[in-house]
Amino acid sequence: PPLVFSGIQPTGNLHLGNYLGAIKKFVALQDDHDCIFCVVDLHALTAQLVQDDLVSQTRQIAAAYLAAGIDAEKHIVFNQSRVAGHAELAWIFNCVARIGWMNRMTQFKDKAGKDRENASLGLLAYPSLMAADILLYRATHVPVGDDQKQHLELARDIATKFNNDFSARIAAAGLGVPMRMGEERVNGYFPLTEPLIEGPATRVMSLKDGAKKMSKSDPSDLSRINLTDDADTIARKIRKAKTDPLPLPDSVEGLSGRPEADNLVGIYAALADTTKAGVIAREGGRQFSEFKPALVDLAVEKLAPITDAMRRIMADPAEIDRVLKRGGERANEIAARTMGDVKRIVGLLDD
Ligand code: AQP
Repeated sequence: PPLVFSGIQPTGNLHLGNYLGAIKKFVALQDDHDCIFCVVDLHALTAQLVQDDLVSQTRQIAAAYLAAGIDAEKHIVFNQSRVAGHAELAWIFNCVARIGWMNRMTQFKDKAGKDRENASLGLLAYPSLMAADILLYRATHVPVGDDQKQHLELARDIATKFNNDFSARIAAAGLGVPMRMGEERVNGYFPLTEPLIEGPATRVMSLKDGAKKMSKSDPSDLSRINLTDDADTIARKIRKAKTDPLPLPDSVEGLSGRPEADNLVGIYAALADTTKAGVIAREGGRQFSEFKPALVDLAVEKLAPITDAMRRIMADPAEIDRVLKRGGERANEIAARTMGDVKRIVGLLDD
């Protein structure tokens, strides 16, 4: 059966890109799927080991999930480090994946910068832990932003190599599940997970530079809309957003080569649950001086209830912790079964 898994790192400054690229999709998927939504706190250590406020950042992501409308009774919401299976399976996957695969990851290259020798080993192995996050639950679908596409391909490569290398053991243990691998139907243990990257805002760009993605770590706060921003701040940031001097085009094709216009139209479309073409049909030909106030109104209308709910939820940290603990217990039931199977397949002595 389909199972959705996704996660967000508790690294501060949760922004509109995280909301439109990930959280909003989680909310839409939860009606028809079993879902597991994780706060991936172990990942937060890969870029910076000593964190000021990891506990409250972790609670903040959980609060955003709940404030956006994720039902933590029906689905599983927890923080990664509570379930030991993530780190255990990541170790096995470190031995499945090849160094060359990791070296090719664009996120590693971007985040390690020029001094690659000095990046943490965890930053290099990040995609292996991410594959473990997903495959620990044998999740079939992962809603993410476009920047995570390469990591999901790597998760498929890891699953494929594991299934192939251990195919005889998987079959002998009776743990094979029929699945499609390319053209063939084979028995494997781990599914080849599908990324869910759709819609008009899979890559929300910086408000200051249409060539850079909106990011938590951008030093300029004006580059992003934070989920904690109030209405005045949202209005100021959108008013100051970089644009070109032309009016909006009359067709979506006219957005190509105009990254800032394309970005604002994409944001509008995602917030309004429509397409870029739908926005252009209504707003095409308008000047930014007219379009930006309409975008401000829409963004405030959609984000203010979430910001308010986040604030209310954050006021009761004990309740957030209760949700995460209970979610961790439920996640661990699934994870422990997978780790039992994996130990049998790999040949690790266990009870
Ligand atoms: N700009 C974006 N547009 C659409 N989706 C985005 N996501 C991130 N940025 C955008 C999606 O949000 C989810 C959580 O991201 P993450 O916290 O796990 O890691 P990230 O991709 O490294 O996020 P940031 O915000 O950009 O942080 P930094 O500054 O550290 O690089 C993922 O589904 C991601 O695709």
